[in-house]
Amino acid sequence: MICGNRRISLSRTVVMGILNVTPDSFSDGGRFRDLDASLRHAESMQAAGAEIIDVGGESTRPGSESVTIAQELDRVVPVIEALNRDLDVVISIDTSKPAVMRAAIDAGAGMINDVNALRSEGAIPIAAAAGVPVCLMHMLGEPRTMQNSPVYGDVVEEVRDYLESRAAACIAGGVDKRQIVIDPGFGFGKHVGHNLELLRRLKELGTEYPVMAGLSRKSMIGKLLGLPMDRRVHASVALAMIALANGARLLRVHDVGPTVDAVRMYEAVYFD
Ligand code: 9MG
Repeated sequence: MICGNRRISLSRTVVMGILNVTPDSFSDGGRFRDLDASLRHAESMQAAGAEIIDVGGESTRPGSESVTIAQELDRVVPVIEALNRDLDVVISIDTSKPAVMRAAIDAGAGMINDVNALRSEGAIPIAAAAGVPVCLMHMLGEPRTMQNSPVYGDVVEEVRDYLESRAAACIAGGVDKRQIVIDPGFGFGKHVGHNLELLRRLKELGTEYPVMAGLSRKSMIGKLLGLPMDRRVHASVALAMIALANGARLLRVHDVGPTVDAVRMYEAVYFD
């Protein structure tokens, strides 16, 4: 994939490290402290093997409220500028707002990760003009209400059909097919049973587009094991390995080091 002036090969598993820059992701401190903390965290994820850093300024957790464009810009742009200046890593912008996509790309982002699959008006032309890779994720509903009562006939078929139709809309709008990644959106309008079924049948999403899986610390782990957020590392790595075995090429994770160790072992067995 061509990510602005950087490139990523998908011949090996790509790990994307999560960098949340929402106020609740910092313990305390003002803007400088936040920026400094973000940079250090990104640096440590890159050193641990992350090839992409996904910067997000709006929480997409179930029940979360939306933020304004100005708030989101204020959070992500200085961080992207600093990462672009100080690190040699692909920066992804996690947003659904076209204005934020545009500003993030101008600041140095080389990829768009959109949980809304570029459905917002104006998003596709921005992605097409920028020529950066786009990750199109499936979500049923919107973050505030998505976990209320998700209902599917066949969850895998519905997710696949949705992602195929979003990819087709992007291509029709000028996005290069080779720059499209798809993601089933674990936990986004899905109960635990839906998530398990999607993971078990991940290969049915097809081979036309590389698949990203985001299972890290998700609430399904909390529900199945009764573990709080900070004790979900082992289960997250296990789920990431199942995703890999079932065809995922990119993994979006919080705990980069443990995931990269597991990926290397997997690849030593199957690819080296
Ligand atoms: C932003 N975000 C939160 N969870 C995610 C997931 O599972 N996939 C992608 N692509 N983005 C996510």
